Amino acid sequence: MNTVDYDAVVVGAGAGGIYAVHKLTQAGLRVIAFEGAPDVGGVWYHNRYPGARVDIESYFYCFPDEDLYPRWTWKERYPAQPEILAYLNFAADTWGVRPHIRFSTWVTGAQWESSAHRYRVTASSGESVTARHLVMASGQLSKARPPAFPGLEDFRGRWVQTAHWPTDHVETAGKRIAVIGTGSSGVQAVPALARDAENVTVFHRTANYSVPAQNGPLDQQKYADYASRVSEMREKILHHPVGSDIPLGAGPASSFSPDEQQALLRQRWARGGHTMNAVFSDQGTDIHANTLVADFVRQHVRDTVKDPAKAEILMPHAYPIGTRRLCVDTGYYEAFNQSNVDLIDINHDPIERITEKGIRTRNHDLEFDLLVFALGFNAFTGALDEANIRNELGERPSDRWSRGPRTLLGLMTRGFPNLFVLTGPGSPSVLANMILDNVQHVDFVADMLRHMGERGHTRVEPEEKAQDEWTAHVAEAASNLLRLNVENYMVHVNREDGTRVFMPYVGGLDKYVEHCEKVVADDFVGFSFS
Ligand code: N01
Repeated sequence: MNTVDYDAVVVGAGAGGIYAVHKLTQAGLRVIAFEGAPDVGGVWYHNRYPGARVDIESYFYCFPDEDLYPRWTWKERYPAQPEILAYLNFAADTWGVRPHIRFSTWVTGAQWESSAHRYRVTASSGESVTARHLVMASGQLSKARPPAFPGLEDFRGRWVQTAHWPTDHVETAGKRIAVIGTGSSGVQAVPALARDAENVTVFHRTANYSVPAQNGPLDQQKYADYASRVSEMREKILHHPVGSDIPLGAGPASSFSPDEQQALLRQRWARGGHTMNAVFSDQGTDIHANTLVADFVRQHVRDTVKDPAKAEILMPHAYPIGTRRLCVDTGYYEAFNQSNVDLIDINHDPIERITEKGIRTRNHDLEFDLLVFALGFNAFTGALDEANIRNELGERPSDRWSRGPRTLLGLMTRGFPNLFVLTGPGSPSVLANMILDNVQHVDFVADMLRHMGERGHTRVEPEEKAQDEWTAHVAEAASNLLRLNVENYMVHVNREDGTRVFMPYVGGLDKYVEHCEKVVADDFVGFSFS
């Protein structure tokens, strides 16, 4: 059988993959995409757990596209997973990308063939194709950490992961449910599950800061206004640090009187969500400014959770606020006032094993019908490793990143020609609006491929000096942050010497976009072509 040759293979059909197929086919390229799920959506296909919703306002968590934007509207400021999945299906259908996507097909290998300047890509279907370029739209938070508790195989009930929630019906009504993990996923799932479960028991390790989304109906007038000037809106959010319109820190905390500080905190709280990350301009670097915000959230926990023992467990004090991703919830702390919601602090009462009927901790033997694991992800490298991308030396990108990712613009890494990692480490990535991040990266890639086509180039990779400079710039931008010293999935720790690398670029999407614009204007300076 002849191997079919493409200009580009796209891996993944979430927001990034859908847009990449659209943009590259529009540019006249021959494109094939592989998607492991049976349909489009990416993380929004898989994360269908009760309570799953976005934490970026929906005016901006969509494609800023002249054709698409006015033809859609959202119901809520922070839509739930079904509405987002419906939107991504709408985008895929409107753009007609489905015929280019092989569904239920995982990429099992991608080998760079240096003599041909092509990748040979193999898939779980047995199919093998070649392509000039490999575009990884496989997400940074898509490979969930599997549960590794002893005895799980003995459990006679059902167990699920939030990040791979089954598509068949998972009965939760009237069930005894255990939730393990209280990051963004667990925090969203608990109140939703508690609505109709007989009982929800939350196994709790580190108290995270969670702030209310203050969700509500979308302001249709505001959406219509943006719909009438999509390009302008697009430019505005591309030149905003996180790709939305949330207000920036009002100024250093010390420039306000105590009354003014409290007024600002109340104002941001009323707006909701990630606005609490930017009350004061120095809360990410100054512990005193940070503590003002953290104390405000802690007071909310105290005021909300009626049982003081539960409130104490839920009280976030292990790290400064915002140094791990802030959780955004709808009724999380309130749920612990329900008589059907229990809390176990596994620091004092650790899980010993899963049993046939439930979970045994040091002090309890509990029975459950359903175990829900919300344990987080193998962030940044999980999906890349799974695709088994190899350069001519047989290395994977993560082999070259053993002391932290080294990239140019978070998009390409030296030694891996023609490989583009959308929203990769070294770009704003998970710190900004991920749909916009993807759009910006795909547009950049499309510009670069056009540039190469016009000049007859077939190979591109970062120059060593440019990659070193960008990697140093990414590190420098994070060097005075409180969050660099906190354990979380955004920090790579070199165990041998304790040095740390903050993986996403914290300089802001606005600064990043400006930098990319200069690179494009300067004929892709820093990249070497042949
Ligand atoms: O994962 P996490 P997540 N025993 O890594 C616990 C995005 N997202 O899926 O903190 C017991 O934050 C772990 O405990 P600890 C968003 O970017 C967005 O919730 O390590 N517990 C922690 O509580 C987010 O940041 C939305 O002590 C164990 C939890 O599991 C990112 O995805 C919604 C354990 C993992 O928390 C990840 O969020 C959902 C063990 N062995 C996700 N291992 C939106 O709102 C881990 N834990 C858009």
